[in-house]
Amino acid sequence: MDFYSELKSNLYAGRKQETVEIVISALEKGIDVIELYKMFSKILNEWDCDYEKEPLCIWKEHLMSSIVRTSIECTYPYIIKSKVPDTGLTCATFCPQEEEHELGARMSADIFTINGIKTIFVGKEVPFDAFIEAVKVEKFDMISISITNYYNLVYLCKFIEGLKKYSPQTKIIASGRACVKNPEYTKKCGVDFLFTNFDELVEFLKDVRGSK
Ligand code: B12
Repeated sequence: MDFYSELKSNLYAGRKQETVEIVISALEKGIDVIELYKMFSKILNEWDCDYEKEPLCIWKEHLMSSIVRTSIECTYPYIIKSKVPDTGLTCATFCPQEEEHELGARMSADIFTINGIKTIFVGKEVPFDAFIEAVKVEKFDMISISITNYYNLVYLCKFIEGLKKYSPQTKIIASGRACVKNPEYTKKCGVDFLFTNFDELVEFLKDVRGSK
């Protein structure tokens, strides 16, 4: 079985130890972390959960995504090893309040780090007021917002409006399936860069580094 199929079958079966073992072994053999993250994304997005037919599937979805999360955390030593020199730029990545789907934001945080951006991953469900307090004191060069559920898109405009008041120079990156499927709306909210996948972020960061 190839690595992708093995990874997918272990994740879908909820086998944590086996998943972590093959991930660590692939990292030791030199797999590119971003390629690994693309595989996680594909496997997650291929998950098909019909809870009416299979009442256990939401339970399994939580289990699978928690194993992905553990596997992502295992890459950190390799992130540090492969990262390029610091650019001096900073970025905060997060999901706004109500948004629980944070794995895209979590993986993208490592891509920023590999590319020499000092990145903090703030995580899921960040409350608006907490965000405002942070941007009042920390003038990030960039923020990266990931939104998966379309009914959370309303927070995109709200967060950007708040950000503009206290840190108008901060560049805004957006992604996640809700943003990707609604590009006009994201533009209207004031997003500077909308990325549909990790490769687009890598290209963008290459340009950012080139201009430093
Ligand atoms: C994993 C998962 C969960 C996990 C999330 C775990 C976690 N810690 O993140 C858990 C179990 C918690 C969960 C919960 C829910 N989920 Co859910 N979940 C999924 C699942 C299986 C995969 C989503 C995922 O992580 N994909 C991997 C990421 C990386 O992919 P992505 O977000 O598309 O990102 C890509 C790009 O957008 C981009 N990207 C994303 N962020 C960023 C950031 C940057 C900077 C860049 C450059 C790129 C980038 O790159 C990625 C790769 O190309 C999908 C099913 C599916 N088939 O899609 C449903 C899905 C997203 N969930 C759904 C729903 C409805 C829910 C729930 C409401 C109900 C439920 N199923 O329990 C809850 C509550 C969510 C809430 N309040 O926010 C729906 C959403 C429908 C909608 N309204 O839009 C989906 C589509 C399932 C479905 N078919 O109905 N879920």
